[in-house]
Amino acid sequence: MLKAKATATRELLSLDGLWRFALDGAAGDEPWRATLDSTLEAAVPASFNDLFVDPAVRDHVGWVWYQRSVRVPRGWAGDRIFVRVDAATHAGRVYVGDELVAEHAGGYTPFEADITEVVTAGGEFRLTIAVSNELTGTTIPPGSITVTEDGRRQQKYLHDFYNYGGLARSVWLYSAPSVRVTDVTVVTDVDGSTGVVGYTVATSAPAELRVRLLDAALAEVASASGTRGVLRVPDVRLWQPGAAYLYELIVEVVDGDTVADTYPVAVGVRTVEVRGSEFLINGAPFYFTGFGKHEDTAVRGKGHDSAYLVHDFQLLEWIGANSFRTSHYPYAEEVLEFADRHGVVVIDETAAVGLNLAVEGGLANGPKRPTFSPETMNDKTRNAHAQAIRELIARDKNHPSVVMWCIANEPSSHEDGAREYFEPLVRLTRELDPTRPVTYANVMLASYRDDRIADLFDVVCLNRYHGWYVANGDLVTAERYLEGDLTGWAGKFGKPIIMSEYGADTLPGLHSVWDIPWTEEYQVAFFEMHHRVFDRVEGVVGEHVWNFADFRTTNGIHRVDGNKKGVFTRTREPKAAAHVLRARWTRVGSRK
Ligand code: GCB
Repeated sequence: MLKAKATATRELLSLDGLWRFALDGAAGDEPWRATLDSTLEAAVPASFNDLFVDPAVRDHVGWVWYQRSVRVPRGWAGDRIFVRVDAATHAGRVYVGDELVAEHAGGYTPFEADITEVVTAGGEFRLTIAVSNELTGTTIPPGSITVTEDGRRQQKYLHDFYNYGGLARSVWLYSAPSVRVTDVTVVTDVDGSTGVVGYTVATSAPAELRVRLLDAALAEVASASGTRGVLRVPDVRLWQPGAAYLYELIVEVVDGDTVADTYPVAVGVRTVEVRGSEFLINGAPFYFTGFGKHEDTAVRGKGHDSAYLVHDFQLLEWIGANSFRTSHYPYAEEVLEFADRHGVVVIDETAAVGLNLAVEGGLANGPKRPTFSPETMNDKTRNAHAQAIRELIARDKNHPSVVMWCIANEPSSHEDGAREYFEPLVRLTRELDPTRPVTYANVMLASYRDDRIADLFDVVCLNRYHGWYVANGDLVTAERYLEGDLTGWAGKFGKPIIMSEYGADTLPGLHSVWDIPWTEEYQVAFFEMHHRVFDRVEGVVGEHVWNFADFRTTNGIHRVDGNKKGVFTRTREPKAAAHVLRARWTRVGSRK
């Protein structure tokens, strides 16, 4: 799905700002049919939960209503007019005036509606967006709703981050010609010093197409016509980790001498390959340093924020991180575009977190019921999961920064039914994108001895907590466990291994000369122990610390104002461990 962009043939209007806001039930039946009867106003983009000082809003489970009036620019007569919602977490319905124009399930991928027939250029209309934060057995991520004895609905979920809801990303109104580009797929390769850029274009109606590839100085380096083809770029400048270079593919619908539609796609020429136990970018072994992150800040919740975007990438650079994982959902498209421009490598993850009934909010609670069964994660869950994979790849397939798809976090991959559940999903991912490796983040409970799905994937990603959930406070034992664990995986599969999570909760300001969990010294010693082991085990190709920054979770006795495994606080101050990581990751030649 193409991002909404302003071009010579398309116009774009941001609908961000303040919207009227109401909880379902507080605004009467069918609230889209009139001005919302509420004095609340909500910021877009932002999760709604922390905006108001009202537990009824924060803890609301169900639909909420956003509304504003919109004037269609009068110059848009004759064009198609669309409303595009970058994210409605976890389901959205869009109404123009009295009419339902779009519905979507899945909280982290965009959707849009062609509203040309129900609006007029120059006219004003009432735009209402309903958003539901409900998670069920058939949503991705899954969850359930319980009702307390006094009748309050509560959302339960297995994942370890707060269930923020709302319009956390931008909403747009845009115009485009009726005969227009509707999709572009770019696949790059390298042939000696020549870059090879394959392209495929879809249009809303049969049309004549022209493509031109411009370099960063806007000089044309190749061109072609037709809906698919291959462009060759002599003396290509590659997109490299830490040294991004972007070309621009201008895709044009032409009608004689006129350009009827034009749409640009940033192109980074690079290759990705898994060979033996190596992960290669542009043919050279790549060692991942960085983090699992979250979209999470105070007040905004999961709301996209350009200031935090810039600052987080600054901190990544400062600390020497070359990569991150979009744990545990697709991030805003602006994040990936930024990574494209700044040469940061991304492992792009679906929102399939919590497919594991034995883990709740980061704690193992022992298997109560089978995870994969007709009553629990079933065919409907898998259908929703397949749709999440389709939408992720459709949205992100052209980003050079994205080098691998991660289709699930910590599924119960050692249980009966795991293989049957995952095999078709891995096949689907490879059909949709044969060019990128595929992985999942393995949970500690599914060891190399009893995991049933690792052979289906290209890279072994391990989330491990030796020294935290296991051997807490005993780093000597933890070191032995960790080494046995890693050598076991390396020996059995011979695939590249990325430590996709390792971390220790740490309260800044808490100190000790002993190995005391929660102190800054313990987090430092914990990382140093891990790094000694990584450097000893052949086949480890990356280390992603859990987590970049402290983040909000649901309440729990093991969570002190949220998850504190951040190397930075929630407001991005470094803990002592940040300096240790920086020393390792910025040391010349430190990467194995
Ligand atoms: C995990 C999860 C992550 C949690 C983390 C923790 O394994 O993947 O979402 O936040 O552990 O801190 O418990």
